[in-house]
Amino acid sequence: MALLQAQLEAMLAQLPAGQRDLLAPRFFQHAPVLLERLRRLYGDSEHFAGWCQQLMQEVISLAGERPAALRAQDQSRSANKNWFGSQDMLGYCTYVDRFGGNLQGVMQKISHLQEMGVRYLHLLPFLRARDGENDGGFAVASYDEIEPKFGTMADLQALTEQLRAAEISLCSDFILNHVADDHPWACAAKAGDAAYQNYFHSFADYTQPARYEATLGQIFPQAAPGNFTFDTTLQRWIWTTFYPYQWDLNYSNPAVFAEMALALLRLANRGIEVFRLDSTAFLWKREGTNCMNQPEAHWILQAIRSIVEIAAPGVLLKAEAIVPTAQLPAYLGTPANAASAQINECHLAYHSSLMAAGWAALAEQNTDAIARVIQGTPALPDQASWLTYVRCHDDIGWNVLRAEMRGAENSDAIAQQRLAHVAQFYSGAGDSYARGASFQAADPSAVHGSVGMASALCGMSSASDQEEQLLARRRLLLLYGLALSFGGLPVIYMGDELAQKNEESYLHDPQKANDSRWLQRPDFDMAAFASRHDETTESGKIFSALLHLIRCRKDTAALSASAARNLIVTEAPQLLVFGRGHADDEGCVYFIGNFSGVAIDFALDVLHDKAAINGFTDLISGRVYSVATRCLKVEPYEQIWLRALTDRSAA
Ligand code: OTU
Repeated sequence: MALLQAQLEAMLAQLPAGQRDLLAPRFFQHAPVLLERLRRLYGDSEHFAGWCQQLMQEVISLAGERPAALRAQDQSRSANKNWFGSQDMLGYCTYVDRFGGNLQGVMQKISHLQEMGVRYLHLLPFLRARDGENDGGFAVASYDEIEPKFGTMADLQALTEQLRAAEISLCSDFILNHVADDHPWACAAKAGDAAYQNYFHSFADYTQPARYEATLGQIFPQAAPGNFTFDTTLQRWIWTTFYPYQWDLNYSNPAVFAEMALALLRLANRGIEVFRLDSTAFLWKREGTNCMNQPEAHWILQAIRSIVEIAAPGVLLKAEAIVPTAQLPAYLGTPANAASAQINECHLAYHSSLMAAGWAALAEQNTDAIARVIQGTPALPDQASWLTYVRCHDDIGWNVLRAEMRGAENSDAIAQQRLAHVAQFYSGAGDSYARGASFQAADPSAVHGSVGMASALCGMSSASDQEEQLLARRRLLLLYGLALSFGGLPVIYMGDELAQKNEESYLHDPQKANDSRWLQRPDFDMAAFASRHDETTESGKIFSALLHLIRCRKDTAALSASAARNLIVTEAPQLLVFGRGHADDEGCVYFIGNFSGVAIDFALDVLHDKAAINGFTDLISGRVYSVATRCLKVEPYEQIWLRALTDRSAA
């Protein structure tokens, strides 16, 4: 740092005085961590000092180019760094084309988002993608261009402005683990440019790949087996964790880090407020490991966080790391402890264990895995929170739950058996009500993932009478209720608010047919949308019930991300019970969910022990229970959000 101080001051001096005064304190606060992480990653390179100086120069210029409206937003968010943890934050995730046709069409749908109270919109990949098959846009050909069929950069900027005016933050995928095989860097590599060849991991023969493969997993075992692809032009093996046309970037090359960090800042300056950092677990490779969650991957993310804090501090980073619960919290940094100061990494991370455990609990009518997930979910550092969800565009990956599914026997074989049963259940095996499919697994005993729209997985497509429809609806609402009350930023997946069904048409599209995740990527249903206020329709029933939950949450401070969470152990494995807020505080709320098809009695004494309680109100039904009530009957798949009435809240 000392070495660079004078150079940094000189760089800052180039900015206009007003900007310099704002930037300098941020810079001197975050540059030490940034430089330290960069030194850990790249300090061995003989060009390190010069490379670092150049990177800083570019970060400062991009900070200088940040539009005034975004700088103002940076300032206001700096005063309230936990803004995204509020109980009125709500997300929505959809595809540009499926939701609005193109970016301009998305603008026409802003009022739908506002009606639900949405404050964050994740539009799945919209940057220029590979020609032909492109994994739903996850094979990016240019980070500075919009996919032509969606519109132009001007459209994107106009959209971000309109969303900002509606207080909705736009979230974009930032696919940093790999680029498309027709990205200019890959093309240059194929053309023989050694500098660009070093942007990728490539091998002259299969000896080294074979050594790596010995400990690597598989993401798409059916459609894209293996982690390496032989490129016939280069006559070399390329590291391709995902599809063969997605070339993993080589982050041991500092040039790759700089390119990607600066690409992110350029997009931030276009008005993107949240970056979904795709496949973060895979950024660093190490022989003898599964090449996931390596310490260097975290240092890369911490360095990017520091860069964002300097140049675009209103921006949020969201980790997509589909990893076991034990490995997940690290993506949100580490709270301060006796040995070290707080480490900041991403602001948000998908809680995929919670999501998968909710589905497993429905299939098994047993909540023990969710309970274990909650026990394994530690308190988070300041300025970090979970992203909670029910479905997304990917499969429900079961492997993240291996630890939680070992049962009282603590057995691998039990976990395997239970997960295989859950996967079969969602593919509709036996008398299951679910109508999904297994993802990438021909062998029914193998465990990988499950696909399908939430409503189909909850039994709406198979329901043959009103009673079954009611149960299906309750299941869907139960999972959304968990996501809304757990503490975090809950995100609705497109069409779930209207109970949209599976989309089978992908089977006729040769570019999609081998990837069953398209089953849950339907066009937004305009007819269902039009009847969303008609409660005689299935869509109308779900829409109004979901909106009701959203409103209940919005009025309840104990459901904000930062309020405490306490698991409450009961004797009924069908029930999940946890408290939010402090038991002796006014406004403490208890979530009670029945994940089974039978009514279960819940003894309220468990909660009475926690504080001087005068009774309860169910926030959802409005029912009031006096102190004399000892027991509640929780109907099949019903949820209750009990607010404790204390002396203080009564007064
Ligand atoms: C991510 O996914 C994206 O969400 C997928 O849509 C992409 O196909 C993929 O990256 C490549 O860009 O494990 O942590 O099992 O859950 O591919 C990264 C399927 C991932 C996805 C998996 C995933």
